[in-house]
Amino acid sequence: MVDRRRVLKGVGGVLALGGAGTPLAALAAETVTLPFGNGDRPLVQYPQKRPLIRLTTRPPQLETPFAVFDEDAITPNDAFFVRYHLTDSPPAGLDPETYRIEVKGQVDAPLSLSLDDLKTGFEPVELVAVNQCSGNSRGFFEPRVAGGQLGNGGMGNARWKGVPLKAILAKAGLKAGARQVAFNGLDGPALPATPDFVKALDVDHARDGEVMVAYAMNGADLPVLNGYPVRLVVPGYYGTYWVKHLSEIVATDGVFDGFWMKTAYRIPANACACVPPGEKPATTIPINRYDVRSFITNLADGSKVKAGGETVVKGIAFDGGYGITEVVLSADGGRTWQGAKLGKDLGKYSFRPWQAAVTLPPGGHDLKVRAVNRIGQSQPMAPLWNPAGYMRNVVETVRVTAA
Ligand SMILES: Nc1nc2c(c(=O)[nH]1)N[C@H]1C(S)=C(S)[C@@H](COP(=O)(O)O)O[C@H]1N2
Ligand SMILES: [Mo]
Repeated sequence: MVDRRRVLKGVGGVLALGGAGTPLAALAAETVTLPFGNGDRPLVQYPQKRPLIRLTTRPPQLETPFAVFDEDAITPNDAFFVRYHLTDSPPAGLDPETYRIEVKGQVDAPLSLSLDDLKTGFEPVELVAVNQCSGNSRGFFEPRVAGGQLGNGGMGNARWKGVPLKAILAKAGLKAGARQVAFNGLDGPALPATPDFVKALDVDHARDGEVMVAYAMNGADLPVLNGYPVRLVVPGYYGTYWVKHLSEIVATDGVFDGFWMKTAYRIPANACACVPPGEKPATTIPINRYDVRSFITNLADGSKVKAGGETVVKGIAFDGGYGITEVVLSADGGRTWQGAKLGKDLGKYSFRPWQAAVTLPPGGHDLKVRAVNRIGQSQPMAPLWNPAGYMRNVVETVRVTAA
């Protein structure tokens, strides 16, 4: 009882702050400069969050300061990035007592599930998985592309707890003709001309046992800005599918053709998901699995290190769920490579920490990191390009000076 009151009070406070016309966040205390043109951003503290890098105010879009990824392989809830599309976000109506998820469409028995139903009527599962925005690192695209100019902080890794979507669909009974499952959240467009944010997965994906309706994140309620009280978790797939404030699950008898599937969040229909800079792809498909990425987290670009002594280099790597099997580091701009030691394995959808040691002579050095997954995928030395600025993956470089 005490717990519940505290939760309600907390959520009520957040919602009150989010009401129309009231400032959701405290004033910016500091600014940061991301390393590309027009990269100045305020650091702003929102409810349940530490100061984060603000990209937009309405809706709130916040990116995680990169140093956070050096603290732990799990991204704390208060540091987790925030992405929304519709102006009036986060939405109202997040009362845990009255919250319902409707399961309908091509099902035998439509359901209306309360939070309590979710927590007590199903066997819970847990999984560590990265949530990464399709446009993470878009600001680094050359030539520049339109869209949120994110640095590398549009991603996070958390331990999610909830109910396998498969169990919910089984309870409702998918009809034989069901082809896709569409997901809607409580956030709706402010203007009728704006398409509602709805995403869809093929039925076989939806009932793979891993796609989850999650009500907890790193052992706590989801922060409001990350989808309280319930969000979809689609391990290995770009964050666009991870619908927040999930309120409707609709089985469709055809391919769902809403704006955010049919028109937006599409990538060139080729193996590299790329086109020559400036060109348009002839055909596109919905964005899907993450490509391979790896980052150095303990040394920022431009750092000074000790010449002649041992420099420890640490970082993270991840992919779309095959699992990272190898990370290599170069201290000479990519001419020679050495193996890094992989850290704790939190599962194939998680950040995988890695560490290596190098001894650097005096002068400037380009440190480069590359990861390989279980099916041999890696990053190119030079970035690929696509018009939406999605799926950035490249061998990342950090320049250091040893003295
Ligand atoms: N309801 C709702 N869910 C949503 C979105 C949205 O605009 N509305 N944006 C999606 C996108 S594009 C991303 S990248 C992730 C971001 O998750 P986060 O805000 O918890 O970091 O949420 C997804 N889920
Ligand atoms: Mo996204």
